[in-house]
Amino acid sequence: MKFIKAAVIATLAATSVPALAAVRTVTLAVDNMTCVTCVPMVKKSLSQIRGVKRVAVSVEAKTATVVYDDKATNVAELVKATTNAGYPSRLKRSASQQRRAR
Ligand SMILES: [Cu+2]
Repeated sequence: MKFIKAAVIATLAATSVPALAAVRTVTLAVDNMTCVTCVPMVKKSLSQIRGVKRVAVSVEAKTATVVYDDKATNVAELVKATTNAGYPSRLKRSASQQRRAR
């Protein structure tokens, strides 16, 4: 477990290094999305982040699914972007990071 933690810290520390990018897909639960007009607002806030490759927003599910390069950005940046746009969010699901059963 200690090793995994160190690896995560090392990954975060290397955000400015553009080598061997790992593409991740995460789903954020997004607050304040009440109508279809909110979709482009949320989408734009996420698309502007360096390293974000694809954004899919669902007003029905109140989620934003984001494909990003984890060498360029991270979940905290994604959350900050939607929050600054007026749509607070949090990590709902991380598709590419799988947890092992104990
Ligand atoms: Cu709206």
